[in-house]
Amino acid sequence: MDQQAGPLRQERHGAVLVLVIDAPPVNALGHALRAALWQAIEVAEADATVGAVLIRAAGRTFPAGADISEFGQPPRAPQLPDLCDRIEACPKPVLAAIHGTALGGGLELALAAHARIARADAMLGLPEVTLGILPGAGGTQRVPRLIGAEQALRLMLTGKPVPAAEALALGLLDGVVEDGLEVAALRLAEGLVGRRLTATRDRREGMRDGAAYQAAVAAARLAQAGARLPAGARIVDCVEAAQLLPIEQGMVFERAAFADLVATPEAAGLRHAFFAERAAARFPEAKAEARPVAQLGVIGAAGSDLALLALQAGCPVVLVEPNRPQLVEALERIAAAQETAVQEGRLTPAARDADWERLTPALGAAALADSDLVLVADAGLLAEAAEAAPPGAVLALTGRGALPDSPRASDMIGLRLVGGRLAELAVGPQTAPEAVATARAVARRLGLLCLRAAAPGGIAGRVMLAGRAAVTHLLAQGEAPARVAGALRGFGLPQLAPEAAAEAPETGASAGRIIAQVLSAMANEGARLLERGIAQRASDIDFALVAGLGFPRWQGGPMFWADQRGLLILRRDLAEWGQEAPEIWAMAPLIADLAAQGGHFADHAAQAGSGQKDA
Ligand code: 3H9
Repeated sequence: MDQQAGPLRQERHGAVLVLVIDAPPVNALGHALRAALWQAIEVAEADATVGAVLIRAAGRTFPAGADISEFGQPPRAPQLPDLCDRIEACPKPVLAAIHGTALGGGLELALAAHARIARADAMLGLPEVTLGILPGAGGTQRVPRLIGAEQALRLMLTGKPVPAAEALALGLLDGVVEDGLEVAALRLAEGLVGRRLTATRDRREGMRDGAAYQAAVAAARLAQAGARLPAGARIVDCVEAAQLLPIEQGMVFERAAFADLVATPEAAGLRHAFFAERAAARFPEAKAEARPVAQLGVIGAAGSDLALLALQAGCPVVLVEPNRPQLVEALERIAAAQETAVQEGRLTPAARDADWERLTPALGAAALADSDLVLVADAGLLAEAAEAAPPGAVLALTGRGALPDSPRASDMIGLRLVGGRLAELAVGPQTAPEAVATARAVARRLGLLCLRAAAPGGIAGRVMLAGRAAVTHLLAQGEAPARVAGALRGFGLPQLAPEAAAEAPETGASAGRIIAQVLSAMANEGARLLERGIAQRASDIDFALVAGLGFPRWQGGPMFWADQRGLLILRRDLAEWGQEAPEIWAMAPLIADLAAQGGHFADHAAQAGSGQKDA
C-alpha cells in the first residue's frame, strides 16, 4: 500500500519501491527525512518482493542539501553520512532520479545510490564551501573516485553547480533525459531488478592516473595557500586522503574536517549571511502585482549608471536631462563604460550597438510620456517627471532625501543603488504595494539584489558612516593609522582602513578593541534604524552591508557580530565609549532593552519580521 504522510512517500511499482522525497520547499535532508529514508531502506532490504529502489523527489527539486538550519545544533541520528553509507550498502540496486538542483548533501545522497539519472535541466553541485564547510556526507571521497581530483576539486572549491549534460560527461551521472524523468527512471529501475551494481566506494575511474591526481591536489593546495577561510585547504586534504586512504578511513577524515569547519565562527557567519539574504527577500508586498514595464525613464544626468544597467538588461531607456552639456556628459559616460566592456570582452560590438539603439536621449521631460517607471536622479526634476510620466507610472527617487508630499505619493518610492549591486527600496507610508512590486521587479531585472526599507531608507550607507565616524575618532584620539588599518584589514574591512605608511596585520588585544569600537558604532546605528522602523529586521542590516558595501560575508554583519559577542557586553562598552563621543556611541535604547531581557538583535528580528517571499 502507498504511504502518503510525512517527508517521504512510498509507492510500489511491481518489484520497484519508489521513495518520493517530499519536504518543501527544497527537500533539505533534515532529521525527519533522514530517519524516514533510513527506515525505508531497511524495509526494502528485508522485503523479498522488492527488487530495486528508486529515490526521487516531489516539488521543485531533488534535495538541495543538508538542512542548514540544523548546523550548530547537536547532530541527530541517523546522520547524513551514515544514511549515505546505508544506502550504498543496500544489496538491492538503488537508483536516484534527479530534477531541479541536487546540491551538497542532496548530490552526496545521489552518489551513494548505485546509479543516477537526471533531467536535462537539472543542476548538480557541491556548494558547501560557500558556507565555510565541505561536503561531509562522503562527497570528498566518492566524487574523486568517479571523476578524478581535478574536476572534483573544481566542483568543491568553486561551489558552482554544473548542468546535467556536463555532469554526465564528467561521470557523475549515468543518464540524462529531456523530460519524462519519472517514467524513464522507473523503466531503468525495473531493468536493474536482480542486478548487483558496483558501489561508488569501490569504483576507481577517477583514480586511474595516480600522478595526474597528485598533481591536481598539489596545484589546488598551492592555490589555497594564504586563503582567508580554512574550508578550501581542508577540501584539498580530504581529496588527497581519498587517494591515500582506504575509504573507511577517508570517511573518518572527512567527518573530522567537517566537524571542525562547521564549528568555526566563519561558517556561522556564512550561514547567517545565507539566511539573512533569504529573509530580506520577504516583502510584505509579496502578493501585490508588479505593473508591466516596457520602457524605463531616467531623469537627471546622475542616473547614467542606472540607465546603463537598464540597457545591459535589454530595456528600452529614455534619458532626460534639460542641461545639454550634462546630457552629453552622461551619454559619454555610458559610451565609455560600454567601450571598456567591449575591450574587456564582456560586450560584443553588436550588443553595444543594440543597447545604443534602445537609448533615447532627450532634453525635455515630455519624452517620458511612455515610461512605465521613471528613475528620478535629480530631485529638482521630480515635479516635471511627475507631470510628464503617465498615470500609474512608478516614480523611483534615487537620491538620499525623503519622499516628498505629492499627489502622486502612491507611485513614489526610493530606489538607491548601494555599491553597484544592491537596490535599497525606501517605501513611504503612502507608497502603493504595486509600486513596491514594480520597483522590485525592475531592480531585479537590472540584476540588483533588493532590500526593503521604510522611507527615508539609507540603511547600508548610514551604518557604514557610523563605522567611519568611529575610525575618524580613533585617529583623532591618537591611535596609530597603521594599527587601525591593520586591525580593520584583519577583520576584512579594508574599505574602512585609513591610509597608513607601514601596515602590519594587527592582532591581539589592541586589534580587538579597535574592531569592537568600530563595530559597536555600526551595530548601535543599526539598532537606531530598527527602533525607527527603517530596517525591518537586524538581519536586513547585515544583508545590506554584505551585499552592498563589501562587509565580509564570513563575519555575518555588524548586528550578527554584536549578537555573537553578546548585547550585555555591547551595552557595557557603549556606556563607557558613549561618554567619550556620544555622537558615535551614545547607546540606542533598543540595546539597553534587549540586553536587559538577555535578548539578541535576532529576537527583535523575529518579532518584527513579516512578509512573504514572492515566487
Ligand atoms: C550540506 O549539504 C552539507 C553536507 O555536505 C554534509 C552534511 C553532513 N537547508 O534560496 P531560496 C530554504 S550544506 C535549509 O529562496 P531559490 C531557504 O532558506 C547545504 N533551508 O530558493 C528558503 O527558506 P524561506 C548545501 C534551505 O529557489 C527556501 O528554502 N546546499 C536550504 O532561490 C527557499 O530557498 C546548499 O548550500 C537548506 N539546504 O533557490 C544549497 N536551502 O523561504 C542552498 C534552501 O523560509 N540552497 N533553504 O526563506 C540554495 O542554493 C537555494 O536555496 C536553491 C533554491 C538553489 C536550492
